[in-house]
Amino acid sequence: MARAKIALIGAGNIGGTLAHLAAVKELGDVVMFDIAEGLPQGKALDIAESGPSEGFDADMKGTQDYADIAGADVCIVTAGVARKPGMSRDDLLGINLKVMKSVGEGIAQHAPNAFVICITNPLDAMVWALREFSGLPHEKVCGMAGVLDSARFRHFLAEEFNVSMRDVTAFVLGGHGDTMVPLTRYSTVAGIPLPDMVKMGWTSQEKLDEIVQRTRDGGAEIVGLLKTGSAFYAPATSAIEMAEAYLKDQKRVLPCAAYVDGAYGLNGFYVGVPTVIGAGGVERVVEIAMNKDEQAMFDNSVNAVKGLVDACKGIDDSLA
Ligand code: A3D
Repeated sequence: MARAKIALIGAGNIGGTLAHLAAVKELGDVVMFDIAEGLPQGKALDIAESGPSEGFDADMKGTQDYADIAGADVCIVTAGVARKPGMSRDDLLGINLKVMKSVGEGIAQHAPNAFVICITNPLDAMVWALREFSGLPHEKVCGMAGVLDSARFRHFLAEEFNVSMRDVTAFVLGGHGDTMVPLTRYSTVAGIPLPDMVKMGWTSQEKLDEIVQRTRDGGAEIVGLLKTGSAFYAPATSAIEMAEAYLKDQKRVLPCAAYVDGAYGLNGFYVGVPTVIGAGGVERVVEIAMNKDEQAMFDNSVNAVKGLVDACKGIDDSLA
């Protein structure tokens, strides 16, 4: 059987890490597209030269020509600008919206059957705009944020409880931003909900609240340390987990920015929700029951995303 083809639009920090992970995990051949001349070609060659030691045979190609992504099974989009210290994700909106337009048109023309995972920020608005510009089916276009936010939450929880990260599950809903909603009731240690872990004396409510806040600020913490850009190892790993779920029809239950039409009282709106990802793309949105406080936090997050989508419509007439 022919190898799968993975197109990476944007070959910066996340794009390069995605290419390396896709090669090492032998998910398929990789084409990296970037407007910066030489950058995707250099990274592709460098990664290809790690093949003999690593033991993979994937083709690695860098390009400035959208025609080279033809027939891609998966497109992962990181093209655009990342945050610097002092910037919020929303500050990136104007620049990255223009980038989404060219990327959406490139994908529509050359890889209309691909499963598209957007990572470019501000995530929930950019994935919506990318879907609009590309015209691809909604279930084939989603955004990576929830897997990363949950992974951060799981990491902090595992540290707090001194248990394996593998045994910690976490549940994060809403937009990827300061209003994201980590749900402690649905997050567990080997099936034990976090509120029970507090009752069992493994942690205090104050400590749990601190961890929730640290999760919300997880991106900013890394921006503050790096000073020259934003996180890229864990964001890349998270998107690869989603791509693998699609390519291998794993039916993974993963949170992502998905098109929600009917569930959660939403009518045709992209926001972070739990989904099932398999060969059909986002095959199902998982709707959970929320209590009053959780619903209020979710509504707040949805409203923040709505504001960004409206801002996009104000910038580009074709979206209005
Ligand atoms: P960076 O290393 O700057 O790479 C971005 C790449 O995009 C650069 O190589 C640019 O040359 C390229 N680019 C710019 N315009 C275009 C264009 N029109 N077509 C093709 N390529 C273009 O950034 P990064 O890889 O660190 O981050 C990429 C994006 O992901 C940023 O918007 C970040 O804010 C975002 N990000 C999202 C998350 C989420 O969890 C959602 C996490 C971390 C970063």
